[in-house]
Amino acid sequence: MHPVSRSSTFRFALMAIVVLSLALAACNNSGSPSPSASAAASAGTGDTTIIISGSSFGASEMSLAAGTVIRFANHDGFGHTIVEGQNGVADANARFNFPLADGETSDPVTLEAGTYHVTCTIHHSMNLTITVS
Ligand SMILES: [Cu+2]
Repeated sequence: MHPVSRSSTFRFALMAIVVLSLALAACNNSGSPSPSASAAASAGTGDTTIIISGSSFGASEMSLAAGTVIRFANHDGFGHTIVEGQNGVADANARFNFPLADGETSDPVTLEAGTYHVTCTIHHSMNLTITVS
């Protein structure tokens, strides 16, 4: 009798731990973008892929050299839009504005000198400023 009840208590404790860690993981995923996610891109010419994860571009600001080719890769489990604009609103003369499904990588965008504000029209808190010089 004793070993059985002890083992079921142990099993219950294990279950509680599993459920608790799942709840914590879900909490982390639905929260605001992780502050530890810093520069997803490196400066310089060439190709740079900006990873979208946790409804974040991985950084709020980036500096890249003119002529750099960037692509956006969606690693979230849902769709985004990649739009030149701010706070979910496209600029009147947006140089790019396209949907990006889960798992998709965008066509290349070649950066010209200047400032690019990038947002998502679905998730208005997604904002990235790319300074190109
Ligand atoms: Cu989005």
